[in-house]
Amino acid sequence: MIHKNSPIPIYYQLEEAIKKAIQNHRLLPGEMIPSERDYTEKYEISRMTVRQAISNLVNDGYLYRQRGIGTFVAHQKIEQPLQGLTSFSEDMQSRGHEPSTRVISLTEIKADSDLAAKLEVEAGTPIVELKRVRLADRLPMSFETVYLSKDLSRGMTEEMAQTSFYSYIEKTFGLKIQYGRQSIEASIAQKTEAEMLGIAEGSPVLLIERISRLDSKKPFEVAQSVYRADRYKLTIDMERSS
Ligand code: 16G
Repeated sequence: MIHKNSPIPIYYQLEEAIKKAIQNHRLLPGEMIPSERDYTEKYEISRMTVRQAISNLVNDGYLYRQRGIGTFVAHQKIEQPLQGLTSFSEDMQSRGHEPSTRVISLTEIKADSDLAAKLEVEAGTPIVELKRVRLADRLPMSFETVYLSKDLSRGMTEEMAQTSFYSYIEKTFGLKIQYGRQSIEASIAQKTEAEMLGIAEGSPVLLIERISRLDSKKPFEVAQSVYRADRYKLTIDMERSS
């Protein structure tokens, strides 16, 4: 409902009306919203006003435009607090999303000098490379490449790699995953990454690298993940030291 005599600007009222339609699931993520003309006619307001409301919602991340097609409802980003050492499966479950995995490859390779240094093994040591697309509610979130020391991937099959790797390590080997160090960088999707994530080449992504260690401090994985920047948001709680 738009109140023309209200002191609240009409574009703002329209923004609120569209946001409400998204919250009430009358407009669903991925769905095309009505055209500018539809809104103009429905509310008897100017096209300029409609355009302003839609542009604001695009800028705020509620909607996105596809050139030549229309404007769509964006998927709300999943918020990931940067605290604690958790797995993808745990992160998604704790936020009420259903995790799933598409295993792309599970191969044995030889550690190059960079990976060898990170895993604290000799260069040329056989290690396992596991590539997976991680999904939340069946939508691709990240394309993950994990390099693992060979002893900890003993007996791992593609079928097992479809489930939680962290719980595999903890349950199968009775080991304790304890420490991690993670870096996060902005980047754009390369061709393969874009294909895996179902986005256009050149779309914004977050590159996250994690080196995780057991309680013995032994590094057991180097994970290099490419996250869709339109689906993922990292949050940090801060406290000012006095
Ligand atoms: C997260 C971790 C990854 C780990 C995976 C295990 C990054 C940046 N972080 O995705 O290191 O291997 O969780 O998840 O990739 P899982 O136990 O659900 O397989």
